[in-house]
Amino acid sequence: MADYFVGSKKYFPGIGRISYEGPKSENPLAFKFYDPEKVVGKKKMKEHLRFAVAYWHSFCADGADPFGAPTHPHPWITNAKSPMDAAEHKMDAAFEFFTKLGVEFYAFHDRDMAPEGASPAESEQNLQNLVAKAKERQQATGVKLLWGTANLFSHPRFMNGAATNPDFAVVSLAAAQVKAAIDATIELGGQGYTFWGGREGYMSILNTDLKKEKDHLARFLCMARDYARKQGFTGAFYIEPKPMEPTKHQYDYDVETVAGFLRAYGLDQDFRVNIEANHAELAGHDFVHELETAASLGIFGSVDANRGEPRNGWDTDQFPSSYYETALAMHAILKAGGFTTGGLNFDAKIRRNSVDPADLFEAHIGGMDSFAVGLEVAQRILGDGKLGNFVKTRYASFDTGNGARFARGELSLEELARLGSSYGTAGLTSGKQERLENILNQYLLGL
Ligand code: XUL
Ligand code: CO
Repeated sequence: MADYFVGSKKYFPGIGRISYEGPKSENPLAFKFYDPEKVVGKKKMKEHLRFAVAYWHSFCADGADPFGAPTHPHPWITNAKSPMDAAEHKMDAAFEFFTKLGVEFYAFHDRDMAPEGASPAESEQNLQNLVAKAKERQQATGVKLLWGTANLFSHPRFMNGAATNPDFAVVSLAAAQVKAAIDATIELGGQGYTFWGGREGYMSILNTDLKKEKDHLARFLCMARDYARKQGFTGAFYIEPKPMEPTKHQYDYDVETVAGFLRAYGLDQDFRVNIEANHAELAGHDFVHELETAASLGIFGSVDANRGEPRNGWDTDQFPSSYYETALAMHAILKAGGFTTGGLNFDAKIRRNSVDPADLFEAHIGGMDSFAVGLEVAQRILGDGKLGNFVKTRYASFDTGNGARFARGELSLEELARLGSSYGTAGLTSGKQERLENILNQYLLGL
């Protein structure tokens, strides 16, 4: 990766390139487990993990919360002469950060990169100006775009939804934004394009026509897909499930719901899911449940890597730090064949009281190390095959004979029932959950 002096100013003085120093290092600004060139299984760590930095949390979020004013006065914003000037300096900071950290990807919303203008045309022009600079910087550094997206939830015009808005005028304004964001993504060689329907849901069922809203959402997604394909986009489209927040109910509730929606509207060939750990938790699922569900339905795409606070009911977007969770996640991801267009995007923000510039680095370092550990554990699990073989054996009665005939759809219910009456007592076979949990703990310790 090329050096980071591609902007006009340095925003993280005193911090150099982050390198791997090994598990015993006491340097907070070094990787303990993420060794990008290390081969795990058949690929290098960096090829497995495909880390991305989220432009919105890392360079736009200012530490404000519903109860308090900003605590992160970003120098690229506070010292700027105008919103466009701030956007350019923000990009300097972003590319300095990407290259010092050594991540190969980033992800962005249109409005993270360029400010909204007075009209859709001016907004689009602002975005194009910044995209031209981002393109230069990508070329100079080798950093790539994992995915782009449009922010269809911050502006007041979207308070009643974007593609699901009851007012056609707003739907068309959302289209202007999505078209420009797709163009930007294509221009930057983005490998994916994401739809997170932040306000595609409802606050009250009393004022909502569910059928119309879902039909409109599907129509809008079809149009976006057709436009992008016509423009030559070959990447993946992702839907990012989330059950609620900011709406009371969001249509893209969880992976299973999204899969049903995609199939009902014939979108399942082009769309996959971008699974976020914290969103899984809000839907009442484990992160690994969502990953395994997506894999089982053939729609696994990408990951927004973060974690929630299990005792809070909202999207805290914390940096991942649990090896148990990253190990199970990487196990599911490797079983699904690993990432193709997707990657691990840190949709995570440092805490309100993490006010040192180094905190942003340490947060990402911790997240990257956590997934590197998870990858190694997952590789150990798959490598010796103990868990996989246990699961295979558990279902072995469907591999041959009448079990296989059942699985192929060759038995009627009468035949199945007749077979049942000949089995006598069956079913008292241990699931061995405790043993498997103990084995997983051994893998976690590298045993
Ligand atoms: C919000 C969220 C978004 C999407 C992109 O919860 O996860 O940042 O990832 O719009
Ligand atoms: Co997200």
